[in-house]
Amino acid sequence: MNAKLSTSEAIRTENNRAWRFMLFGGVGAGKTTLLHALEGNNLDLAVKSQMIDYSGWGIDSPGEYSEMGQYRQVLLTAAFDAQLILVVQDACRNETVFPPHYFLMFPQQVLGVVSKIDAEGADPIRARRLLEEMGVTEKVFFVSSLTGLGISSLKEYLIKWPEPENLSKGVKQ
Ligand SMILES: Nc1nc2c(ncn2[C@@H]2O[C@H](COP(=O)(O)OP(=O)(O)O)[C@@H](O)[C@H]2O)c(=O)[nH]1
Ligand SMILES: [Mg+2]
Repeated sequence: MNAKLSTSEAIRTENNRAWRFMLFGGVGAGKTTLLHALEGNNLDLAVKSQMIDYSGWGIDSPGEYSEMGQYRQVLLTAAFDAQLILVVQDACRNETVFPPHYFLMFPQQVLGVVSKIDAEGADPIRARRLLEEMGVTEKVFFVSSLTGLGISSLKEYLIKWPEPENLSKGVKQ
């Protein structure tokens, strides 16, 4: 397993269940910047208490692994450690690095994140369509990690996860 942390070190929810999410996306999609934005936001006290060990919450995967077919197995192995998948699509790019329907094979809930919505040439609607083509059938968040736009609602969703209304697939706990 390509685990950065043992399960006991992973973030714990209010009901004390450890869980992590994993970021998928091509080189330069904005995955690492997004993680930093999620970590760096100002929070109210209730949120802060859950964010003490935030660094281990998201599994950040090198974009090269998503872009080179032979390395995707490594991602799949790492994904076993995650309960939630976030697929990051750059709003400025008119292509994806995953084949059609790719994310339908994951048993976990798969969310989409359209990144860089602040950037010149960003086309968030196109990016959402690309996510749908990749098999991201659930909620899509639109964010700019640089300006902070959309970050707090994604963060709030992650902090509250897994509430029953957020779950549409069976999730391994
Ligand atoms: N304009 C803009 N640029 C971004 C945003 N997020 C990331 N970037 C830039 O995109 C590039 C790649 O980001 P990075 O997080 O390293 O991508 P990763 O390879 O998916 O981890 C960097 O130059 C970032 O500064 C964003 O929200 N807006
Ligand atoms: Mg990165």
